[in-house]
Amino acid sequence: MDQARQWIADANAVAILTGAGISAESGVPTFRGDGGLWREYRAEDLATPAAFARDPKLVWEWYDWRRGIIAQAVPNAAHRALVQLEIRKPQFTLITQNVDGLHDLAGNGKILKLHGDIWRMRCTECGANFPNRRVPLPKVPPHCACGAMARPGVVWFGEPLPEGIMQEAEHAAGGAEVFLVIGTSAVVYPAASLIPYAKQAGAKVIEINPELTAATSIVDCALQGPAGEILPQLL
Ligand code: BV8
Ligand code: ZN
Repeated sequence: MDQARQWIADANAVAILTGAGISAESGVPTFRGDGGLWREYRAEDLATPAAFARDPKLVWEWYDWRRGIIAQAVPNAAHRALVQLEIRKPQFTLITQNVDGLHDLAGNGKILKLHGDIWRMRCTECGANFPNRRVPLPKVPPHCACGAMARPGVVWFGEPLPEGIMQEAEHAAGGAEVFLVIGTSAVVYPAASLIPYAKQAGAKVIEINPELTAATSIVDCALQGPAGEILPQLL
């Protein structure tokens, strides 16, 4: 812990990769944890274009349920610690896989949302992309002003990430002296590729997670515990 604290204190350029685990202490179920199941479905089975094409109402019921939970969630000590870190560091980029918007709510400025935003919708026909915070949704599935059905503004499995966002993320990870990996099982790509990318570019990689993950074997320092407890101690 002291080594990690020293690396962070000495760094000017810091990049962060967060996953669902950073929002766990805010009461948001993770993807692969035991709380991640909804009815009898797995996230991977619903967060796909095929599932939406087959049963848009079911997929929207799942997102409506998640939006309802996230609407009650407040940023936790880990989210707040990252806001402090951004204030202290001349170069800071927060790269998140999360779609819950809790980093925005906490007050971070430079956020790269790799997988989109649960509070935005896209039209399946006219290309409109708009915010919608209605909880619960008055009508499922919701529709665009043009009359066509809307889809959640997130990236599903099998879909490409927003144009250019991985280049920006790689630029941040490649220039970081310290790369913090917080609350991710590191199994989803291309997000997880940022971890070896940062390491090969010379960053000190610090992982914060109560469990071992697919990345633990390559990080420089693995701090095992909840982010809400560990992160504040690192600053
Ligand atoms: C792409 C948005 C190419 C939706 C998400 C086979 C078939 C098809 C595709 C693939 C395949 N093999 C590989 C792929 C690629 C696929 C992929 O990686 N699949 C994985 C499952 C193997 N990736 C994609 O499909 C990506 N697109 O590759 O496109 C392409 C290119 C050009 C043209 C066409 C196509 C898109 C991936 C994005 C999917 N969307 N989310 C939504 O949210 O509804 S991913 C989803 O998983 C979430 O974003 C989530 O954040 C993310 C990763 O999960 P984690 O964040 O790590 O969360 P998880 O639950 O797994 O782990 C939580 C961790 O927290 C645990 O480690 C736990 O210990 C820890 N924790 C718990 N409590 C705490 C804690 N840590 C700290 N403190 C605590 N208190
Ligand atoms: Zn439309």
